[in-house]
Amino acid sequence: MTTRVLVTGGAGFIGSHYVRTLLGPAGPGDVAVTVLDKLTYAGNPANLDEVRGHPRFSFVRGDICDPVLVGGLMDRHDQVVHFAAESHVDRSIDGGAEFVRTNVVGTHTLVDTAHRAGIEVFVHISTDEVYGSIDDGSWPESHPLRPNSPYSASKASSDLVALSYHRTHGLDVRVTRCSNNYGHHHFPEKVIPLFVTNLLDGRKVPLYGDGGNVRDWLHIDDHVQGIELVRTRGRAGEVYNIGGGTELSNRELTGMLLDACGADWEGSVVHVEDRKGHDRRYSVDCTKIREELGYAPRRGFEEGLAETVRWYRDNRNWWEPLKAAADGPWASA
Ligand code: NAD
Ligand code: TDX
Repeated sequence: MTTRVLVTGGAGFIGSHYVRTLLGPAGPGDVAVTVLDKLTYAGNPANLDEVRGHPRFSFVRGDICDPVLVGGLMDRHDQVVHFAAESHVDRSIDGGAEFVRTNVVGTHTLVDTAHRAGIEVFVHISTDEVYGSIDDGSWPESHPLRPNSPYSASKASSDLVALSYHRTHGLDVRVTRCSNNYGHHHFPEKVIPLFVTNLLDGRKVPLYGDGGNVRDWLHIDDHVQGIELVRTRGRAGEVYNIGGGTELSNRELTGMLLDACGADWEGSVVHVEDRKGHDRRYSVDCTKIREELGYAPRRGFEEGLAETVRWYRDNRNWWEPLKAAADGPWASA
């Protein structure tokens, strides 16, 4: 029997890769997908070109905060995978209102209508940033939430709202908390696509603070693998961390990007003022998803990064219009 999956935010970076994978040759074959996406600055219809003509694909443009629209969609679906969010930390520092609206109110609208419609499984995609910064070691899922930016605070709030619908109403909510994703179709405001596209244009890259902040990099193929394990075999009311296993300081990452693009540090890196409240390091403990669901990242970082840089080199038609229409400080770096 075909499972009807509603994917919110499916025109964004990770959501679109999830949909392309689900409907691609390696997908499960027994799913029909509806993408619900508002098409904000981060949502791009071109990200779904590959699946547009697929017989088990449909697209609805709309807002996850709209209870009438969302309620109607819930009635026609069995499961939900919820990616839609405002996702950029720097934008949340400039103004948090849209983050609270989409990430908190939107998630509440989804779980509330999902519960009323009898949705079987609701996968809520969250982030390692909800735990806050950690100097040493790694967070297990039981670690208290100590988010520091308006973005991560709104994501932590959305996790709690979603999980409350499991405790209170018995909705089968499963939460994933992943580390920094990288790969193709990544909006060029985030560090890897921003730096790569600047370097490909012979421009400089803005490194925040001392460049010593550490992130764990997760290829989108591995993230999708983890989400599918949780959707198909995870347990109700549980949280699963998903990491990539490649921790790098921003300095180390920048060095690799310069090498990949044939640029040098002196000519290309500008040290700029640090991000306010900049979290020093994130690190998730992935024991639970590994032992319970058999998750292991498969993509090596060097090879994944080289492939990503190649994609940006070969797909200027995808990112040049996004940078030309840019409204953020990142655009003129
Ligand atoms: P993205 O910004 O690329 O895409 C977000 C998508 O959501 C866009 O298509 C946008 O149009 C849509 N959207 C925004 N507001 C909406 C609304 N009100 N109604 C309907 N659609 C709306 O984000 P991404 O990087 O693909 O992240 C997807 C999810 O994964 C987010 O929940 C994010 O918090 C989480 N996450 C991302 C990363 C990462 O490294 N990118 C890491 C951890 C967690
Ligand atoms: O121009 C830059 N210069 C710079 O040094 C930018 C944009 C970033 N940085 C630094 C800040 C961070 O330490 O690079 C690191 C990564 O920054 P981002 O790409 O903005 O990602 P981050 O803030 O770590 O958040 C990302 O991972 C977790 C996603 O954007 C979130 O949605 C996700 O939850």
